[in-house]
Amino acid sequence: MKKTFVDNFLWGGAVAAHQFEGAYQEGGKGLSIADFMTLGSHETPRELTDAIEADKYYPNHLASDFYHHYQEDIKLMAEMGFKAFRTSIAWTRIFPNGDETEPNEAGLAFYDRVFDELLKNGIQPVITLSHFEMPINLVKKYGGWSNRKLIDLFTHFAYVCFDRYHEKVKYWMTFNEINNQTNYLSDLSVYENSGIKFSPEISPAEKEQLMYQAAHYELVASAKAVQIAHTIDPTLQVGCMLAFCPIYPASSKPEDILFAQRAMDTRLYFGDVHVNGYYPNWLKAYFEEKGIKLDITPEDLTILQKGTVDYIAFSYYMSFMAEYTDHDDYREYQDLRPNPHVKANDWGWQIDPIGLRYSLTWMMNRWHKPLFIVENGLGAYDELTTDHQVHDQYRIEYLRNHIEQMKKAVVEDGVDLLGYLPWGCIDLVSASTGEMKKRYGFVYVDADDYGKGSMKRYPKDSFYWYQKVIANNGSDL
Ligand code: BGP
Repeated sequence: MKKTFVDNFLWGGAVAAHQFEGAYQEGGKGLSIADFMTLGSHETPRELTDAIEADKYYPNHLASDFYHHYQEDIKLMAEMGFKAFRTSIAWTRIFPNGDETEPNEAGLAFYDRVFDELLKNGIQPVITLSHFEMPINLVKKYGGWSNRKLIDLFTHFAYVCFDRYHEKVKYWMTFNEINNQTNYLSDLSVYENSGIKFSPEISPAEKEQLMYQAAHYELVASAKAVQIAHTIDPTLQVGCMLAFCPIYPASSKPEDILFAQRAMDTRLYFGDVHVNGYYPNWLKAYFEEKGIKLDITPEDLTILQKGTVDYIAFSYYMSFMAEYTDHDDYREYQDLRPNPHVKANDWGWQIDPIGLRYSLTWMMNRWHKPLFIVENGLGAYDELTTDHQVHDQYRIEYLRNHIEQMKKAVVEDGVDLLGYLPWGCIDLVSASTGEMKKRYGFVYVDADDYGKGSMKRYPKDSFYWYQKVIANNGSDL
């Protein structure tokens, strides 16, 4: 058995274009969903406006201004010893409206510059094609992923990216946290994932029907993208990307156990389809029972079968607990409870390092594919001292505890793990709240929730700690 991680283990960090790049109207970029989302907070959800209103603040417009700081940022990543860096390609930089035939050369050239800079520094880019930012035109004109037309538009975008960058990028992901939209009671989750804005009159049953339909089109688009990538270059590795939150039963009561199991199945069926190439039986039975009728063609089923993924990427932040009450539907899991055995961060996200080991082995046993942790980390308030330091011992502790469990999964459980890319390695805008003060980074970015500040970068204490971890390949944490 291995004593530690493989030599080419991909240590690094992760971000997403719309939360990090800023420059939302430069280089011919079009407007995306994220450009219409106002600042929120833990208590107040972000508003999804139809037009950019002068008296509102839109944090993604400026974000961390990576667009103008990429050389400096990549230098900092190299200093930490990064082997890989995950970001996304903003769809709107390549196709500003999403439905053009010809791509925007200035957008393509920007990512060439970023990828070249990374490779020059010995860092391989790991790329998500769609991370919560479809062109707003596709939302307005086609109703986002509720429309089958999106399959062709997305796969054209995917084709252009694979074709252009296949010599620079080996690891790809199709849709970020594709399974987040199963939380169809959260309008934000569904909007971010599929560009569907629910009308106020819509019933929960209609929401559910719409969610499953949009998810089906996305799954077909993803499978098609996998096939396209392999045709262009058979060495490309294309994965799915799931939000993985284990759901524990609240007790050993059989009802709780069945409830928790079904809640996890419902949230993770996306992985089954991505990996197996077909819908699981329980879901087909559920569709029938609920009268959910989807537009699924025989050709779709062949595409799903032929476009199974090469690996499974996932985010891990927290776990949940499910308790069955007799008015619950076994598949209705929206009302998950906090687990009294674990603590939470300031935004209520439960901190559960053992849950990471559980997740890794759960996925290994179910899907038998290489796994890739492409998000993990602690959102916390940081304080910049007058001499520009951040003493973030709490972050070091969080990451150390999670890496320890990840190591056990690799060394003791035999999990095939490609790498570890903690989230928001350089501070960025929070996806759920739009805040800047919910920080994850090893590097502090001097900007507040309104983008005010010098945008200067300052390494935190965790920067030097992570640098050592990477240098000794995780043998000394
Ligand atoms: C994931 C998203 C990321 C990221 C992260 C942290 O769900 O893929 O985009 O933002 O969560 O969430 P937040 O930014 O809300 O703290």
